[in-house]
Amino acid sequence: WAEPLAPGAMVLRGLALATQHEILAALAPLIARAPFRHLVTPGGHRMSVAMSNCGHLGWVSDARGYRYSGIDPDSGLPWPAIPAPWLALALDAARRAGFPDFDPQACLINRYQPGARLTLHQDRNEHQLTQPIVSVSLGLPAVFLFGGDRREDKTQRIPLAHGDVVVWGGPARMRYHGVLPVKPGVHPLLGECRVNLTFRQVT
Ligand code: MD5
Ligand code: FE
Repeated sequence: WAEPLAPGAMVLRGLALATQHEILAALAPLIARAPFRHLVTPGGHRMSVAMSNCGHLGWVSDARGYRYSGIDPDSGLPWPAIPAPWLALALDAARRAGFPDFDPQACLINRYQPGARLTLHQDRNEHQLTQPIVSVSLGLPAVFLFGGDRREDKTQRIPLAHGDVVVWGGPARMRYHGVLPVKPGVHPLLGECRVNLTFRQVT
C-alpha cells in the first residue's frame, strides 16, 4: 500500500484509517477556535477552498501576498496547537517515506465543499526545502493533479480517498500540483466536504 508516485513522492494508502476517529475528533475544537475562511489571493480572487491552520505558524493570503504568520489574522490569537494524533500520523508518514527528522511547524487545513478546487501551483513559501510536505486526505474523494517542474508540463491524475496520506519530498517537493473540483457527495463521517491536512516545515 506504499506506492512510489515519482522520485520523492510516496502515497501511503489508508494510513490515516487506523486513527481516523481520533483525528476527526480533534477537528471541531480546532475549527471552533480558528474557523475556516475563504482567503483572498494577492490578485483579488476569493479562494473556493476554505482554510484554517494549526501549529506555530499558519499560511495566510491577502492583498499583501502569501506568507506564514504566527497569529490568526481573524482572531488576533496564536493558531491552536497541532493535535497529538495529527502530529503522530504526520511523523509516522514522513518516517516511512525516509524523512525521520521531519518537524512540522505548520499545518494548513483545507476544506473543499463540492465544486471547490485548487488551481495548478507550487508551494514556495517554505524555506526548509530538504523536508517534505505531508498531506492527509479526509472525507470526500478528490482527483489530485500532479504536474512537473514547469507549469506547462503535463499532469498526472491521482485519485485520493479518505485516509490516504502523501509525502511530497525530495525532487517532488517543488512540482506543480492542484486539485480538480470536488464532486458532490456525502461522506459518512465528514458530510459534504473533503478536508486535507498539510504538514509543513517552514524554517
Ligand atoms: C490538497 N494542498 O489536497 C493539497 C495537498 C496546498 C495543497 O496543494 O498547497 O494547500 S498538498 C500537495 C503537494 C504539496 C507539495 C508538493 C506537491 C503536492 N507536489 O509535488 O505535487 O489540499
Ligand atoms: Fe500546494
